[in-house]
Amino acid sequence: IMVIFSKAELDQISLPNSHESIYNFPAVDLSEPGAGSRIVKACEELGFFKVTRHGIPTELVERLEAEAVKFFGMPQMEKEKATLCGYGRRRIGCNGDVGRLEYLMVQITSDPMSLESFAFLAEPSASFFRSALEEYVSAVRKLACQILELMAEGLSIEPRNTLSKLAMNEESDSAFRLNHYPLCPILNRMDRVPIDFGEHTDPQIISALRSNNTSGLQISLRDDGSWVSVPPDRNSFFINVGDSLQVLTNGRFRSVKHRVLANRVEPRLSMIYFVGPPSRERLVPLPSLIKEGEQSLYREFTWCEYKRLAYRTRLAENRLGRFEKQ
Ligand code: GA4
Repeated sequence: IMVIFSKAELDQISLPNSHESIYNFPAVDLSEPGAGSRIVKACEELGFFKVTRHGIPTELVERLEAEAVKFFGMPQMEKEKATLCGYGRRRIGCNGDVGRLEYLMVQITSDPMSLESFAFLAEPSASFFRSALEEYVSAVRKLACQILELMAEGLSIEPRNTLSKLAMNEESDSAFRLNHYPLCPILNRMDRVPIDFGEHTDPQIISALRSNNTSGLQISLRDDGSWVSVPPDRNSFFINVGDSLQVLTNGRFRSVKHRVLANRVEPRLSMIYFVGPPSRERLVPLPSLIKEGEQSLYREFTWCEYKRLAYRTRLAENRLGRFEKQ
């Protein structure tokens, strides 16, 4: 293990023991009437919910999953070639955070051709991967928009596209990330439980996560901060409220703190689409969500400023705290 992680790093990425809690997670069937208010309720209570009957074909998801498995299964040298183009392992961000994972991260713009800039995806050998990625991303972006519209409906915000247009905007700064958490039999024999991805909130508006059937994701409950394990469900999507949506709703929705703990059975593979606002977008509460006499809880900032700040902070930091008034 020491070859892989130093002692200080090991302490940073493991817990003395784990507490498994069972929690009844809200699931929203998108095809049902009242989906909007169910989404709003879940965002207020947890900042997290599961989406069923989302309409994204299983075949599409499985095709991308198979390509991702193939990618992560390549020799390390081959993957490192893609490093400049979004492949990384163990390092999270640039301020010393580490995790027990490897990942591939792709910046998403509304132009599908932008994937060309990821050199390895432009190679003929990656054409299946690339087309699976393009189709998946465009489907999940639509899903995100549908969810944001239902949310606006549930919040009685007019026009209905107030939130979704941030995701559909040509300049939306969205990202897609594949996380692969390999099995590590040695770590699993220790009496400490490894943290694969440390606690954090997502800076964006919402994130849509799909994982294979391997557990690991935990979220922190809003009332007492306790951690609960999310049972995996490969047929559903999990939606996180991010910091930007917390600001847009003036704190009515709270971004959800989450983390990933080691699994001892199967490697975990997750695919996450992060819906980010356009770079120059000023993040301020939506006027209709501020009641008379109330004020914004946050100092004004742009997405670009927030993102820059994010990359200067440690993963677990309460970044939004820096913008809270008083
Ligand atoms: C958390 C959410 C997304 O995974 C991410 C992460 C990003 C990264 O891994 O590069 C960050 C992290 C995330 C927040 C704080 C900074 C930036 C690592 C880190 C320490 C892609 C994102 O947008 O913010």
